[in-house]
Amino acid sequence: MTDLIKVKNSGIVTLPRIIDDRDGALCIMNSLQEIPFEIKRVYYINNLDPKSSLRGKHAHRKLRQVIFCINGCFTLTLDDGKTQQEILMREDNVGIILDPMLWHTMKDFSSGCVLLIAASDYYNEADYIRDYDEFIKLAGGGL
Ligand code: T46
Repeated sequence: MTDLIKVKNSGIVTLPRIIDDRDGALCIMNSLQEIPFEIKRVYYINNLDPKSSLRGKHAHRKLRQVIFCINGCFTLTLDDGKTQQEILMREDNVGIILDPMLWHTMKDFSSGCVLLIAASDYYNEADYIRDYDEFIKLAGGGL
């Protein structure tokens, strides 16, 4: 599973998942345990349009995050400035680490898809790199 990740500044987190048969499943994330940083913020994204929604398209300067798909599925694309890859997110207990300087995009959402993200810090727009050319310059990639 760990060789799934080809880009820099990423990784996989697997949460304990307790299956209670017909009573459902329960997944647990602990700050500084399964999640490799202190969690200061959690947010979720839902009500996506399977035909047209496209999110992300940015990198962060300092923020660390782990992204989960807790219902349905979607495609996560990762780009470290040199290497790109796509990951099909469909297991509710498997998260992908989004460390700084990793351009990420979320697309191809199934109906009822729900994303949950644990973040190392509070929201700060100044931490975002939303211009791809600037990202490539800062990542030391490109020509
Ligand atoms: C990320 C990916 C995985 C806030 O005011 N506070 C918040 O905590 C967040 C997350 C967003 N916002 C505002 C900022 C924008 O005006 O919500 C609006 C939508 O945010 P954004 O376009 O950045 O959403 P995504 O889905 O492209 O990105 C989000 C996170 O913002 C981002 O950090 O890495 O999910």
